[in-house]
Amino acid sequence: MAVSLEPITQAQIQAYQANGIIQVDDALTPTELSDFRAALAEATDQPGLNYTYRVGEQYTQHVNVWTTHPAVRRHVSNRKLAEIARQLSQSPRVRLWHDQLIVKMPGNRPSSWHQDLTLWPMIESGPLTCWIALVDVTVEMGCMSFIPGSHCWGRLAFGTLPVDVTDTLEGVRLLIPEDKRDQVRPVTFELKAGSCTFHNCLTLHYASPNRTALPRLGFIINYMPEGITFSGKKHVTTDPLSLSVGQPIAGELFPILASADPREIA
Ligand SMILES: O=C(O)CCC(=O)C(=O)O
Repeated sequence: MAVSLEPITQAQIQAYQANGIIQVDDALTPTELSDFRAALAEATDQPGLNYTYRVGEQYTQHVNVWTTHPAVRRHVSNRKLAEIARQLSQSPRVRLWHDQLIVKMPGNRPSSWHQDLTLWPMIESGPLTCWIALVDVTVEMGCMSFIPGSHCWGRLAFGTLPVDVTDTLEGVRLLIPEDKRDQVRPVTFELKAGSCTFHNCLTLHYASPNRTALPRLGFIINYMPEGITFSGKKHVTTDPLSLSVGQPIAGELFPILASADPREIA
């Protein structure tokens, strides 16, 4: 597939660096979107395949669906999205960290405020997340909100508070350094199906509860720039791998999806 060498503008890269979040409209064509949705429905309709399935009160996750279905793999390897991730992270190459089909069912509670990196087994910061709307996602359905600039506040002490405290902005404010608390101005991103956001692994984010009768379908591609190493923290993706602390997170389960040298792309 031919990929534009400039899938995003310098202004978008600068906005990402300043805010830790950008929105990319119409990232998928209508054909890509319907093909991707059909592939995901097929992949998740076959119990026993090699992805991890977790039902929660915030959402249900299907993790690493790409490993089970060739068409899902093709969409997760989307060259344009991976090249955007590479340019945003200013890295010679990006690898897949993992994917997640993320379904917020009617009645599911908020996805509590957090920074992705505090959940991940990584020593360095730099990974980033592409959150793709597979349906039109509104506030009522549980769209995402982000706190611009929060990626510059370092790793906050998630884990020291009960998770339901961080369901609210007042709760997460307790974790934010005092001199930053007047900068807490969340921005909410309603997305049309096929549009997406990219956020830095330290950007604080949240999703509202699903108050509609329809499942909110989103798909996450998590990318890693060059040089990310294992911290030893437990994580569903790395637990089976027996990695040593300090070892690069690389190899077959983490294919290169974009590179300044196209010969490296899996
Ligand atoms: O989709 C959601 O509701 C939250 C997803 C999220 O924040 C995450 O996986 O980091």
